[in-house]
Amino acid sequence: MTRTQRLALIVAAAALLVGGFFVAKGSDGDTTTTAAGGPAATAVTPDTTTTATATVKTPTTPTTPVVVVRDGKPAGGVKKLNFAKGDEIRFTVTSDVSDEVHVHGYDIMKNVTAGKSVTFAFKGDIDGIFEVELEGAGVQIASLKVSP
Ligand SMILES: [Cu+2]
Repeated sequence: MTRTQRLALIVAAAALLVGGFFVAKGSDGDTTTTAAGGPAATAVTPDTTTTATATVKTPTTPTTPVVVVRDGKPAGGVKKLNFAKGDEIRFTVTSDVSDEVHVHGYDIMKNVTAGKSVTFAFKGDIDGIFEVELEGAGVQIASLKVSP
């Protein structure tokens, strides 16, 4: 190995170290770039990578499931609602008939007016499978499953 080759290797290794440092620093990269001064050209590449990785993050938008009651019956059949114990149980019932919505097990009742919606939100501290019923009509509209 010649002297020049050895020097080139050292430079390459140094560049790798600097690059790794910038990746590890993440969002602080900008300030560090100015401070480092020298290998600015090498620093640019890992910086772009960091930005790209940050953009990939999938946003977790929690959607509230909706139980639609049409002609006094659950549209598309009894709606399955799945939650884990400790979760906040949240769902909406949209109904074209006025009735009382009863969540068995938790024994929570809420009135719904024809053409309107009612939203339930409570802590899922009891595990099991529970019926959600239009109390007056005696019709099951959803099956609430809370996994232990
Ligand atoms: Cu009931």
